[in-house]
Amino acid sequence: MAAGFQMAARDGTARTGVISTPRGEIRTPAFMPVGTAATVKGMLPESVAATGADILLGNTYHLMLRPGAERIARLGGLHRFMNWERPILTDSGGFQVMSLAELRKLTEEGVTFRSHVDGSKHMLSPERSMEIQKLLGSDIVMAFDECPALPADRDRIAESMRLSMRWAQRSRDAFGDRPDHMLFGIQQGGLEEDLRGESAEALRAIGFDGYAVGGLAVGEGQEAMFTCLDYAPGMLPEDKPRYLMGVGKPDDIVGAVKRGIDMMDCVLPSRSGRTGQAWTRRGQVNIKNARHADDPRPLDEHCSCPACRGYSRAYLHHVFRAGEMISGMLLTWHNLHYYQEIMAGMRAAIAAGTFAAWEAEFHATRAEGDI
Ligand code: PRF
Ligand code: ZN
Repeated sequence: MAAGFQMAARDGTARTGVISTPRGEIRTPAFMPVGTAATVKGMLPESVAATGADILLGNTYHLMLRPGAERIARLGGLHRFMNWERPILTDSGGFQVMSLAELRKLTEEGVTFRSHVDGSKHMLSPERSMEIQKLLGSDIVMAFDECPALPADRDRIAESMRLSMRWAQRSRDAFGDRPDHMLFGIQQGGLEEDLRGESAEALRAIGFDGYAVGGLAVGEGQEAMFTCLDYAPGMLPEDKPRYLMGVGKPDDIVGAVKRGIDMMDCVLPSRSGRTGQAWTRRGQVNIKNARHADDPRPLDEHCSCPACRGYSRAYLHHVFRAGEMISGMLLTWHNLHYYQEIMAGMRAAIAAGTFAAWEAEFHATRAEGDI
């Protein structure tokens, strides 16, 4: 069976559908938990599946450095290695090199850098990134791109975007013909509408199985991001999945889906789980706060996750303060469960043609600041 996208319904610019792969279906809009180092930190894979996730994100950059892509391939691929047999999307590495690696040197060919783990020297190029993602066995492979930090001047953004488009062509050529796998191109162009258009045209001319909106959520703020999302997704092919990379908070996700985004990933639910932050329907809970110490209520009385069914805020406060491992486990589980509940709610609302009412309810239930 070849992999592909089937749209089921549209409500305004919001869409719902299914990406089919030989490893299973991905219901869209989809949120992908981040499993950078071949684990969603603090969660067993079956627990991640129980939250409702259909697909995880893995990282070329981290896995090539440790434990190494060739080693993972010898051990049967990333799915077998991490005991997650459902679909995996891998990011291509360029973005992580730019934020994490040391002594980076960028050329037309690619980028050389030193590992942030042990200082060893490495190279990534479109060809090597495609090779690594194939060794990992990734179901959805991302083209190799460069993402400039914002704010950046227009010339720098244009030059970087054009380099990413040449790399997109090289990624397509190196990926080859693999009908069971998908290759996504990545639109760049910062907050410049004409550059986003030029990037979309270049990607459409090459032809991909899906298209990502890259280069956002890099410090521009929600309002600027939404302004860009008012036009950027519409420049990409209607009949292919659209993936907004590295986003975001619950209200970012809802705003992105409203504007035509089908997939997202973010470390936020898992990372904030480990730092004592919970995201709930009614707003954020900082479990560190002393006012939870005697509170017998769950994080969210309407949530059916294990953290909310079995434990009080007082207990979650205690285990966080005591530095117990279960603290990060329970809060991460709750956060991932809540994110997946948002996605399921949006999918159902789009299918029913009631997205606007769902969105109004989403905002009306939430309070700013800690609850
Ligand atoms: N490109 C790639 N990965 C990414 C991004 C990008 O622009 C972003 C931007 N938010 C997150 N992850 N390849
Ligand atoms: Zn919960």
